This record gives sequence, C-alpha cells and structure tokens, in this order.
Amino acid sequence: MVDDTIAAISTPIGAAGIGIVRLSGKEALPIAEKVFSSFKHKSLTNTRNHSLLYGHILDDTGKVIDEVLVSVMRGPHSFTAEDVVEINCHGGIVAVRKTLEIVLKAGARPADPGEFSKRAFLNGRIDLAQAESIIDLINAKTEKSLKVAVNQLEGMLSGEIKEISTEMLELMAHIEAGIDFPEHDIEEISRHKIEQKSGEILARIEHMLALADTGKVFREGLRTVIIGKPNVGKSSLLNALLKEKRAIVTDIPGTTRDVIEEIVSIRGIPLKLVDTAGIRETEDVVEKIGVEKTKEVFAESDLVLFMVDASTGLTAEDRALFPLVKDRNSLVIVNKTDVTQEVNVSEIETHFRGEDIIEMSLLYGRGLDRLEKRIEEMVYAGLSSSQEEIVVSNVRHKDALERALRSIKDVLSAMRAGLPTDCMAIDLRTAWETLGEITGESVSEDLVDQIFSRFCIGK
Ligand SMILES: Nc1nc2c(ncn2[C@@H]2O[C@H](COP(=O)(O)OP(=O)(O)OP(=O)(O)O)[C@@H](O)[C@H]2O)c(=O)[nH]1
Ligand SMILES: [Mg+2]
Repeated sequence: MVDDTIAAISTPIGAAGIGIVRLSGKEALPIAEKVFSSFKHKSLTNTRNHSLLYGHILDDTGKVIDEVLVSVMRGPHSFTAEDVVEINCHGGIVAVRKTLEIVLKAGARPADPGEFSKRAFLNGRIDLAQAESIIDLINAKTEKSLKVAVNQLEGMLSGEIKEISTEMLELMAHIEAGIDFPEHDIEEISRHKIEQKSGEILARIEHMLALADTGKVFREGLRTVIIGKPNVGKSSLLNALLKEKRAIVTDIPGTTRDVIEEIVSIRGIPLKLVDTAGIRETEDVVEKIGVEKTKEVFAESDLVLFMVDASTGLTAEDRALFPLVKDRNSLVIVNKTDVTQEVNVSEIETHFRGEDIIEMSLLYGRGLDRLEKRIEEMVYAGLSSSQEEIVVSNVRHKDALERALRSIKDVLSAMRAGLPTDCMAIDLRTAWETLGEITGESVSEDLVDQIFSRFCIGK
C-alpha cells in the first residue's frame, strides 16, 4: 500500500541553527546516496545503522548546496518502521528548501501532512491514539498538557483500552460457549458471571469518562470569558493573568470595543482567556457590535469570570447579569476593594456560593492567588491531579467511550430483562468494536485519512 519514498522538511520554515529534511521509505537510502557526498567517501547504503555521516549535498550539476550531517535509521527501528534518512542542513529557508528540491528530483515524493506518523501507524509502530497524541504534543501550551500527551504517546490510554477490550473478548467467548453448547447446563452460572463482568467493565469506562472533561481542558484549553459592566477592571485582569500589558486599560468606560483572546497558563492549566467589551446599553455602533460579540463568546465559554466594582457597589447592570451567570460555571470577582467595599457580599451569596466570590484589588495585585487556586480546584473538581491517571483528552475518544458505555448498559438491561444471552453477545461485540476505534483496530480508512490530515507536513 505504501511502498514509495516520501520526503518533507520536518522543522519550522525560518532562520534557525539547523533544518531537517526527512525521508522515509524503501528508497530512502539510495535516494539520499545520490545527492550526498561524504567527506570520508563513506557510502550511505553500507553504513552502520543509526550512524551519522558528514558531507555535502550536491545538486545534479555537482554544485555544493550545503554542508550537512546525515543520519541513517533503517526500518523497523525508526519512527515510521521504514528506512529513514534525516538530512541536517544549516537552517535558513534557502538551504533546506533547496535540499528538499534535490531529494524530490532524485526520486522522492513530497509527503502529505502527517504522512510520517500515518506510516508509523499503518506499519504498526504506534496505534491511532498514540499517533493522535503527537499532534497534542506539538500543540501543548502548558507542561501539564504536555504530560497528558506524553502519557498517551507512551501508551497509557491504549494500554487501558486494550485491557478492557480483552475483558470483553473473554466475556464474549464465555457467552458464545453458552450459545454453542446449549445442552451444557452452564446457562445459570453464566448469567451471574456476565452481569458481574459487565458491571466491572462499565465501572472502568465510567472512570475514564469521569476524567475526560479535565482531559479536554488540557488538550484544548478552558474557554474563559471575563464579563462585567464597563470600567470594572476586566482588561486589567487579563493583563494581570497574562503578566503582560496586552489590553488597553483606561479609566474611560467602554475602552475595550472588541474581544481580545489570549492563552494563559494558570498553574499548568491552559486558559483561552477572553476579555470583552463591557456590557451596557449603548448607542455607539462600534460598542454595540462589541457587546453583541461579548454575548456570543459568553454563550460558548466553559468558565465565566463575572466582575463587579466594589467602589460603586452593585448596580442595576450587575443585577441584570446575575440570572445569566449563575447557571454557568462561574466565579464572581469583586474588584477595586482598595477604594471602598460598597458591594454587599451577602446579596451575591443569594446567587453564588461563598467560595466562588473573590474579593480583589488588581491595582495592588490582591486576590489573584485565590482566583488561580479556585480555577485549579474547579478544573480538577475533586479528581486527583496525579500525573499517572489515564486522562482521556480527545473528543473522538470520549465519544467512542460513551458509545461503548451505552452498549454495555444494553448488555446489563438485556440481562435484567431475562433476554437470551445471544442478544447480549451482539451488544458486547458492538462495545468491543467501538473501543477498537480509539486504538485504530476497527476504524475506517476515511477516518484515518481525516485524522492524519490535521497534522502538519513533515510530521
Ligand atoms: N483603584 C483601583 N482601580 C482599578 C483596579 N482595577 C482596575 N482599575 C482601574 O479601573 C479602570 C478601568 O480598568 P479596565 O481594566 O480598563 O476596565 P474594563 O472593565 O476593561 O473597562 P472597559 O474595557 O471599558 O469595559 C482603569 O483606570 C484601571 O486602572 C483596582 O483594583 N483598583
Ligand atoms: Mg477593557
């Protein structure tokens, strides 16, 4: 299916110390040999595995393009499990591009996005969940996100999925034995055993799903929006969390007109933090659009930071927002407590829990710690923040787990309804196949293509 040789630039395009052109496939060594001349007249095809050769890349007229180091990794002991050659050029757009061009002329085909990783998957070097973790690894915004991705790449998630799949297979074998030998009187013991085993499988899947929302946060970031009436200090909060003067802060209400989005790391948790235009009735066209946008962002957020102003006390504008905010995952920030504290906290407490109301002074940096701590608590929501937990972070995986869970529940209800065991065998098989979608054992070619097309070229 894949017997041609692909090549791509695997490092970012731009000025850098080095840039790497990677080749993978049967002809990787002979193709590289054609364009490379070793200083010690060594041959690439005959060199020891996992060695580095030093020499020149030459174009077809024999002109020297760059001085390079070439590494040779023969399959199956390589990233793709095929023969891989990496040409370490001097960084800089021209040398790397030119080297790729020469390699392509010598017989390689330009790699599609994610094609190296796809080959690693198709050749059985890594499973689908592991391959997907590579994108997460590249995109990780915080150390904790990186850890989640690395654990997945190392196969922690796949290991758990495979264990559950094996349990299911054993159970299926058990049921099918009952079906195949009805004259054997194993029916009754079977039913008890099926119920017990299915219950165990159910619990394991539920446990994984319980961590999935946390996992998604590490992969995609927690969509957090700061809202409140004009001039309460929303932009000041964005700047404080970002530790940078990103948004314009003035004492003129209505300063922020557009939504401003930045990624910040709060104790290792990636937040997609959005500062918005203060919500108020306005005749100003630009501001009106800003307010509309604020409402849209608000609707799509995972966490709402609702700010009120301690120096003015609660106003009608604040009170109008209470009912909208209180049903959401939200924190109330009472800012400017350094001026005066006119806000009646017990009034807010009729809508929000005490631990979700945070008094602050952004002018003096007070209360930021409490805010960060509270956000951390909300994300972990009673779950252990242990790094060794298996964290499902990918929506595709979560969806498959949910479907598998439904099938297992069907097994249990069929059992309780006293249906024949062969009905259960069908649901169990569905659950087993659904889990296989996560690791890629039972997955369509289209889906595989779709997943890898989200990678960048050269990965
Ligand atoms: N005294 C005091 N002033 C503050 C505090 N936080 C912010 N301010 C001031 O309040 C004013 C408004 O702050 P911004 O951060 O621009 O407020 P905003 O909510 O983004 O305002 P809009 O963009 O107009 O909706 C600025 O002059 C800030 O310096 C605080 O804790 N104490
Ligand atoms: Mg602002």
